[in-house]
Amino acid sequence: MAENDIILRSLDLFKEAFPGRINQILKSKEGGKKIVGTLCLYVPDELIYACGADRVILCGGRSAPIEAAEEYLPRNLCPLIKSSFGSVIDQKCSKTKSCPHFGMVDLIVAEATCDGKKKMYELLDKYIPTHVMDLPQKPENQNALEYYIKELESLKDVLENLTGNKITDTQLRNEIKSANETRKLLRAIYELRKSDSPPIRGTEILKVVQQMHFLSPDEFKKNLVLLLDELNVTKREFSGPRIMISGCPMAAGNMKVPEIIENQGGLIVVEESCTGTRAFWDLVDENKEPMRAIAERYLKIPCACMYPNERRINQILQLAGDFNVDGVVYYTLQFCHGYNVEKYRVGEALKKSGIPLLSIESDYSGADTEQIKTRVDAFLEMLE
Ligand code: BJ8
Repeated sequence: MAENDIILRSLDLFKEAFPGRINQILKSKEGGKKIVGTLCLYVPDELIYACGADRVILCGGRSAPIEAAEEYLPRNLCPLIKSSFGSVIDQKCSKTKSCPHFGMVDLIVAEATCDGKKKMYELLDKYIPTHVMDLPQKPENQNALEYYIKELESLKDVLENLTGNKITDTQLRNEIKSANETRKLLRAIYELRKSDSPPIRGTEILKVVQQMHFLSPDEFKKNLVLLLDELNVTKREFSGPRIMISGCPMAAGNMKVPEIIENQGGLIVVEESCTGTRAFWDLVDENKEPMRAIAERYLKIPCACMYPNERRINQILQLAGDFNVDGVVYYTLQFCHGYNVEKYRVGEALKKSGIPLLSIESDYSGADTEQIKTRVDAFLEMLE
């Protein structure tokens, strides 16, 4: 067996986890546990777990639910929004049942990020009760942090009403500690990707990160420990032009662009994405008052809905240097104006550092696969 064909058991554990997790959610729901659905990184998991609820991510990465969604939503809308909404109404219509967890959710905790999502949430509330948390979109503003803390306090009330449990500082501190452990494990795995011949492909790690907000924290952490152990002892070495993917999230089911990059010979060494570093890069300060510490950490997430967003540009440059990338594939979902417009500034900053950028805007269909392949081929050839 070639070294790179060595199968990592831990990766299979992530792949095989879906049915077990669905059963676990079902059982805990029967036992009276409340299930909270989320669609964005700005909603702190720590609060949800501290009140004794469970959490599942509802971001849609599959194309199948989009047709149902387009009966309500415009066609020219981000596929992630349509897929998420379609998965909820599909459950209610009992059409596919391919994502049964959408139908098990008691409350959606949504967030005021992009316009498309906000308007979709108004419709979503008719299917599943939806609490929309406001966000200060100028995070450097003097009052932004205090405002966000107030929104988190309101969320705390909503969650306590849902579950009938009080959220104590001790529980919050425990959840912060646990979430930080997960973040540190992911960072340790990403450290290995900095080497000249990383032991894991981007398409492999992406499938792991896609599970981060779906699996229970304990199961996710346990599998990460195994993965890190295996990566440390197994002699796998990958090579190829070193690529960073930067831009929109790649929710579970959406693997088109990363698969093309790696099938055509590139090696993704880092993802500046909500299905990548944005999900775990910063820790919550365990020495501060917990609500403030949570607010400080989450407000730092550099989503393109924020203004101004120097933080994201600086982070991209930092990651490009740390992971020694040869080129950046800037990935935008169709009709995602925030990431699409921000591309110009990212491109300018990378140009100054001598790092080429390939921009790909796509949806969840396979219609543009051949065209993307041709463009990726040309880009990789230029990097070699
Ligand atoms: S923190 S990236 S998870 S909002 S839905 S913005 S792709 S048009 S998902 Fe997001 Fe939170 Fe930001 Fe991350 Fe664009 Fe589509 Fe909007 Fe999207």
